[in-house]
This record gives sequence, structure tokens and C-alpha cells, in this order.
Amino acid sequence: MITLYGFGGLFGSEEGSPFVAKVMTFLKIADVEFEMKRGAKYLKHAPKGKLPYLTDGANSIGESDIIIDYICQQYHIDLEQHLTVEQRGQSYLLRKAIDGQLCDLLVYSRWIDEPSFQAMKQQLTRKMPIPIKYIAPIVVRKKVHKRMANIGLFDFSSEQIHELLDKNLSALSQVLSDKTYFFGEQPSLLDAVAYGTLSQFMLSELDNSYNQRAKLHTNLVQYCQRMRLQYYV
Ligand SMILES: N[C@@H](CCC(=O)N[C@@H](CS)C(=O)NCC(=O)O)C(=O)O
Repeated sequence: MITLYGFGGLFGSEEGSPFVAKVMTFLKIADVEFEMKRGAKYLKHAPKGKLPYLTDGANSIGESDIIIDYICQQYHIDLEQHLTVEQRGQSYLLRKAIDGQLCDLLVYSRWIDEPSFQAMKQQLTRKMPIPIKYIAPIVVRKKVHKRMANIGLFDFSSEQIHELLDKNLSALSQVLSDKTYFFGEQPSLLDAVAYGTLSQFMLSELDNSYNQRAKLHTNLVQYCQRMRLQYYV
């Protein structure tokens, strides 16, 4: 039995981590049977110290891309077999952009923006015992601050961060255009990656300035609604 470990839903999403949501969506598109276990408590068993991780019999695998490669090899799956060589190249670059700057902007919008941080704190610590519920958000926020500083996002003003998000989303909106999936009528690996992160903005019940601006990209909102209906409802 394949088991995927994630954190659980957040602000109305099926999973709050874009990387866990990416693997979940990949397994669903690939029609691979799996069970889901949810909770930050699984972090201590994670081979790379992060979620997602996946177990398949005696194998325990961390890191979303490595998990996907493992499943593809083990179960002979290729979600890109209908793509041309050129599209496969484009898919790789787009996936890296989504997992990279777009995910960093998502983290920034949740953990650095003060009102969003307060809302996150409330949601994430609901079931945590005292004193962990007071300590955990501070520890995680400190870690996030360090990462944001290392990748240079603090060199941008809040308005410039919003613009950066707009540029990332506009580019994805232009690539998707009016297609059903990113490469046409058949879903591919890029759709798993795109939905994992885009749904965190487009379907989020958290009403912050980042999500409001993100939702102006109506084709991306409709795309996420379509993907949710197809794979999660
Ligand atoms: N590159 C990793 C990123 C995974 C990741 O950053 N997971 C975060 C949640 S989105 C995590 O588990 N953080 C917990 C921690 O760092 O302690 C992947 O693609 O799986």
C-alpha cells in the first residue's frame, strides 16, 4: 500500500502544503491508489525532515520530485508521453518556476504578511497542545524569515512583492490561455505541479491582498475549480 504523508487542509484547501498537494494531484491524475495520512507529527519520520514523504512497502521516500520519479519508474507511469520534446522542455522549466519563486511568494504571503500570519497561526495551532501551540509558529516563522532573507525577497517592498506575484501569475495565465489543461485536452505532470501551488491562492478562503490579486486571473481560478471537481470531489 502506498501512503502519502501531508499536513492536512488549510483555508479550505485539501492540503496546505503546495508540495504535498502536488504529489497528491500527481497520484490522482496517474490513477495510483494511495492512502493519505495527515499531521505535522509525521515530520519526525520524514526521511528529509519535510513533508511530503511517501511509503511504499519498506521504501520511504522524501522530496516531491523524487517521490514522483520513484512512482513513475516503479509503476511505469509517464504523464508526459503525449507531449512533444519541446513541450517536455517547457514543462520542466515551468515546473521549476512554480516550485521556485511562486512557492516562495506563497510562503511570504502566508508567513510574513502580519494579518495572514495571525490567521495561519490560528488555523495551524488549533489542535496543538500548550506550550507547543505558542512555540511552533514562532519557530517556523523564524525559519521562514531566514529563507526569505537568503533568497533576497526582503530586498523587495510589499508592493514589489505583489507585482512579482502578478508577473508569475500573468505568465501562467498566458501559458494556460483558454486550454483545459496546460498542454491541451489531456492533463500532464505540469498540471499536478500547477494545481498544487495555484490552488493555494485561487481556492483559498484566506482573504488577504495576495489572494485577492491572484483571483483576478480568472482563467487560473476556473482551472483550479475544474481540477478540484475532477480530482477531489
Ligand atoms: N523540496 C521539497 C520541499 C518540501 C517542503 O518545503 N515542505 C515544507 C512544507 S511546504 C515542510 O515540510 N516544512 C517543514 C519544515 O521545514 O520543518 C519537496 O519538493 O518536497
